[in-house]
Amino acid sequence: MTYVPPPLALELASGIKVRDARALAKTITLLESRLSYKKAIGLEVLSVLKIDNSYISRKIAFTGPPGVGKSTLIESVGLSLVKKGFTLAILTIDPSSPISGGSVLADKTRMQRLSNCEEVFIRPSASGKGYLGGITAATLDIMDVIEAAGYDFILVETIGIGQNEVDIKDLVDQLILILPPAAGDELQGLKKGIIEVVDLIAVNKHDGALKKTAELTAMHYGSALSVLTGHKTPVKLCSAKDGTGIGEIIEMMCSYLLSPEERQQKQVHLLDRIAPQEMLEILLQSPPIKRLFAAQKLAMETKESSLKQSLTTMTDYLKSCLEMDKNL
Ligand SMILES: Nc1nc2c(ncn2[C@@H]2O[C@H](COP(=O)(O)OP(=O)(O)OP(=O)(O)O)[C@@H](O)[C@H]2O)c(=O)[nH]1
Ligand SMILES: [Mg+2]
Repeated sequence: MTYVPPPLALELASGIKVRDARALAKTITLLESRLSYKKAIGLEVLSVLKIDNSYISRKIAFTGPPGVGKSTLIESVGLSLVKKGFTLAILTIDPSSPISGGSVLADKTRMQRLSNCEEVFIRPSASGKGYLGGITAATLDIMDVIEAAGYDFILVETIGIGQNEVDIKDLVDQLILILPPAAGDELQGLKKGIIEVVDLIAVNKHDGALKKTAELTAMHYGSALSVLTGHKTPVKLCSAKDGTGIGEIIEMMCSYLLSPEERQQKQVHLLDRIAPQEMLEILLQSPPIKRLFAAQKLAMETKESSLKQSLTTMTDYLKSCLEMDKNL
């Protein structure tokens, strides 16, 4: 008997194929859901879509410290892309804890002009569980579903907190680091690891009273970069506010397309990063592990067990489970 997906999944999939924003938003909500039956419908939509998806979106992430102008820059770049006839989706990945919230909620209002464009889909927050740069298996599904909708560009906004750029890099084709004009010779936020993964550094706010400082900053980064890494990461000046330098950024975004092999390599890296956290999540949700964890905590609190003993009990239990499985 051939498998027939549920009607809701089919309906959402056909909506997505014609880029119906409501169908897309609903599917993303399902994919983000912690309720397994809802998530399952989201995954059904994805599998229906994947059967004949041949779209390849250009995926570009904009990262940088809070308030540097990521949303403003995305709006400026986005409006130019729309003018050129491209369709785009904008996604925010918030690496901060879901509890602290982060400032991303205001982004839809900061991209007011873009959110009025029909060709643009904006998803203010596709935040994960709050670790590893906010990327989870659900983020990958969401990117896939947006790609299947056939958007030319997927622009991702994420706050740079150091380590997460390394993960974001593998989620997208290009990573743009936005930095503010900074006084003096500080290389704040420019850790070697980040420089090695970014494709472009844009020093924003190259306007008004900050113009000179921005130029000095860009010059400084330019020379420091070649000394530090030997990498030829381009450093550009721009103003998201008045549009200076935006054309060059767009040119670079349009001229760059990863080969299927490069995309595949990034997928392998993502497996490395995401598989451990997903497996750990499953493990920690399993009832026997939860019970054992709680019992060992209690044993320690009542001084019946030491830290070392509790750790050994728990790891021995896990090993014995795996051992049992091996013998099946
Ligand atoms: N002068 C100047 N101000 C800018 C520029 N780009 C952004 N701003 C201002 O900087 C502030 C922060 O801009 P956002 O675009 O919200 O910055 P963000 O990086 O998205 O901020 P978060 O999402 O909170 O991390 C706003 O007041 C903007 O108007 C620019 O090119 N020049
Ligand atoms: Mg923002």
